[in-house]
Amino acid sequence: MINFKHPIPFVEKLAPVVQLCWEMGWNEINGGNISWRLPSEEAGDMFPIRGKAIVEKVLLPQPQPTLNGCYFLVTGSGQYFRHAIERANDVFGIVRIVDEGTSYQKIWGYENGGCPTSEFATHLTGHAIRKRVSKDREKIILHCHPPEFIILSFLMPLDSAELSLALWRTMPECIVFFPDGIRVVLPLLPGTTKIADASVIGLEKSRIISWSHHGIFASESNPDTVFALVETIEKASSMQRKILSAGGAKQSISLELLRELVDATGHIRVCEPFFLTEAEAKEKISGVVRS
Ligand code: 2HA
Ligand code: ZN
Repeated sequence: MINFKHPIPFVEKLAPVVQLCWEMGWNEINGGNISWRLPSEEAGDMFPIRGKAIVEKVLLPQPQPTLNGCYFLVTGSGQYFRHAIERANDVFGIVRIVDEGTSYQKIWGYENGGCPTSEFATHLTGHAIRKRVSKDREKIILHCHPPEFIILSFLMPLDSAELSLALWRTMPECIVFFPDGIRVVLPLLPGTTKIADASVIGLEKSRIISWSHHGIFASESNPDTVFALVETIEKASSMQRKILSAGGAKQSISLELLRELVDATGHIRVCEPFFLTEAEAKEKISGVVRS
């Protein structure tokens, strides 16, 4: 990865990952956005609240009281991932959530007069849920447009269990890295409260959402792990798409083998894969043994 230097260590860490997302073909033009909840103490030391300075407050469409006082490093509205390294101070900004989670203040960045992504409210909703569900482990949300993953929403039923199982049965890593599965949200307009509301239901159960015919919305602990999660999903999607394009699988990883994988990896998995239990139960009832 690119050796990039920046006075703010969080920007120094995030910008090369954002650049890499563009190189992977996940973020064309101004597509996609990323937000990272920074460690409050370090960010607070770096950007102390000056008693008398008046910093403009911007009202959030939806208050997020559990994020009050949090600092976020967020890509700017209309900014290109392709410019992450070259124009880091335009592409990124840092904001602080204030007034019991009802507003934010710009602290740093967006040098050309920009503001956080139009998806910021959706990101904050995601952060609030995943912070609680993951017991503070997850801190970063990446939204991007990985092509193979999106193609599956044209080729497969828009069904969370079916998509999750298909990817789990394609590559052994999948059930270990995302046992929480992928929650499918039906096609809706980006940046609206409708898509945010639909995503809330999925985010209670999983850190990965498919916005059908549009992209992925994924939550993880840091820039490297969120990249790795999307990379794994995109690779499995690519294999699955090729399998479908070749006329469908003649065989795939069996439910039995998936169960063995699950039983052997309890110490590294984030949760139990409940779609698997459902699929096993269905198979038992129907008496069908698929390979
Ligand atoms: O342009 O990707 O979802 C940003 C987007 C909208
Ligand atoms: Zn998008």
